Amino acid sequence: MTTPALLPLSGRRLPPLNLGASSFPHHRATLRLSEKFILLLILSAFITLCFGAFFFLPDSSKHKRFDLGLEDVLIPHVDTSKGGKNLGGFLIHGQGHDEHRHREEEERLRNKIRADHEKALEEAKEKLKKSRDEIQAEIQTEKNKVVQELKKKDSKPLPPVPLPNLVGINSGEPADPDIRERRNKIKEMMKHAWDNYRQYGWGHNELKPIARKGHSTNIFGNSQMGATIVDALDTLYIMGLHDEFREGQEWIDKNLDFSVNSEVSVFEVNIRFIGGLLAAYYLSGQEVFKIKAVQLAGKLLPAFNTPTGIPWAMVNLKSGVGRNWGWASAGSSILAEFGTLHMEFVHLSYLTGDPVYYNKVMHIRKLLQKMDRPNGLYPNYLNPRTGRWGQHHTSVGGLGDSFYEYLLKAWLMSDKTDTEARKMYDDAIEAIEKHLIRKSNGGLTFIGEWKNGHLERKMGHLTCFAGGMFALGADGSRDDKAGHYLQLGAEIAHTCHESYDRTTLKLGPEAFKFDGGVEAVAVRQNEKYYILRPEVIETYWYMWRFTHDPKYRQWGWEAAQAIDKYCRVSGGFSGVKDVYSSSPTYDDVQQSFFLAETLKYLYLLFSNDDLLPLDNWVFNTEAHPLPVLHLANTTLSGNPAYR
Ligand code: DMJ
Repeated sequence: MTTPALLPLSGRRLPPLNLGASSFPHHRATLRLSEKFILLLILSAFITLCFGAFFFLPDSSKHKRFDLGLEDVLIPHVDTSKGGKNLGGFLIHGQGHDEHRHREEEERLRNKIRADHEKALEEAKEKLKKSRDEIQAEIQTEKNKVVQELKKKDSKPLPPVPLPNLVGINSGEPADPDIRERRNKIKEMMKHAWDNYRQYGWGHNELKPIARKGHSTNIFGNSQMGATIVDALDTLYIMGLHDEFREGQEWIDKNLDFSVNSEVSVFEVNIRFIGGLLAAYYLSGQEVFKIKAVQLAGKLLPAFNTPTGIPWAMVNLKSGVGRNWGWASAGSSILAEFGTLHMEFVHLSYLTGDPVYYNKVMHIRKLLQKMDRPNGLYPNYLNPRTGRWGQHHTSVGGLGDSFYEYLLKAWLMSDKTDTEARKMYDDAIEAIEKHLIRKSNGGLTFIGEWKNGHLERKMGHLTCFAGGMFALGADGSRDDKAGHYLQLGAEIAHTCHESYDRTTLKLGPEAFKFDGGVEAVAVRQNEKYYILRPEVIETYWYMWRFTHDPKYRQWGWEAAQAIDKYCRVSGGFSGVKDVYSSSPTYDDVQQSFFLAETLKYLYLLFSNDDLLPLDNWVFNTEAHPLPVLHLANTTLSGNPAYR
């Protein structure tokens, strides 16, 4: 039996909505919503059909349906035609004299069902009258609503905390006109790097200054997370480039999204993104940076779900699945990666009142404290499943470097109350000095690498940061060896300057040797590149702050000029492949750390010391300044007084 009312339903077909993965490739949650909507539509049509069909069936058929057991629930039914035989509970009490009342009741219910059915039918017809675009618009509205709800949930206000002492975040203008001019030149270089990124790479992680397009590496996953924007913010701020800072802030506010199916490096995201966002928050006071930092940190936490609590090197921001680099010794995590989270995580606990971050990094520290160390040295590899060291390779450069840096800085950042960190730092550098630091035949102090019981007489550009670290840690060192460590810092600075000075471009190679008559020079072709790294300039700046010896400003200026001469191209700044060649080729990458670190340290080198004074600020390993927290570190684990 057909009814006119049903015709539009069965006779009209919806155009295909194409709501599959190709429409919304990155929004599986949205897809489910859309599917739910369509299912709902089909369901309402189906119910309508059923009700419609039911009411146009002959009475006997309907009664048969109720006899299937539904009568107990729906209608106290009496069928006198069957000789008053009781079929259900209601029939037991159903007597002939109630027949009239039952008929009325049945009629009333039937009318109600019919009215409901017609209403549902009308609604379904209305929906079906809509065009594909209208339906999609409705889906979009529904989607937006959900996104807004989620955002509201994500950005729920964080508890107020007493702000640390934020002194010296502006100016630092030097009185000397020559120094001022140099400082302005650095600011101009920053503008050149930023403007080109703004024009050709905006939103991408980094810039290819020659191809003039975006660039990324696997450390940032496969998403456009604007690494350069986040990394550059605080440099823009201290240089007084406020329009550029605001542009960056706006992009972050509107576009920086961490719910992406992307596998990122926990370490890199921590030092560049969380460090960058926290520094931008402290400098500018803009809440958005704090909120984003906390959201992102939440996405990194699943990386700690390992049998030992030593985090994986990489984590998928969406699924939370972690893993380690394929090249790392026997599935190990890397010392410089899991050991370079402390500063940022302590600040996260401070700002949120949630001890989870603090507990994660303290757990790592406790675990390391318990482990035996060959010759007192920390190997670079640690297996997060077994808790055992991997290959015995120790380095103050790549794979090890910032672990030592963060021990010292944990102590400084805690207003020197975290004495446990200071002790670990002192122990570590004593072992390093004993086993890794040597003087070359030509009198250059260098830091080699320990590989399975053998000292490799090679030093990396990355290792050059250690000059600054020794100087920074001199005050407060064991047995009052402050003079000794400042001297050691000066010697490392000198060696690293030599590694620059002995090249054609006056820029330092990636690694240089002290072997077989070779001193501070790269030997292998694949170690001759310079990729805009900051470590040597970083050490010049610390040495300048602690000694005010003008040679450090002079060395920094030499490096700035060389960068401007050989790395500057019309589309930004690029690394070079061979610092010993007079006609070098470019690598065509403007690294985000060039804006975060290299240019910031140069700018600070030509600024007065009252810009970001070291008594109040501690720079993370990506040169993002974080304020000293004037409270005992133990109060961070959930003391409500600090929430
Ligand atoms: C930066 O990302 C950080 O300084 C890190 O600690 C190691 N090196 C790069 C820049 O060279």
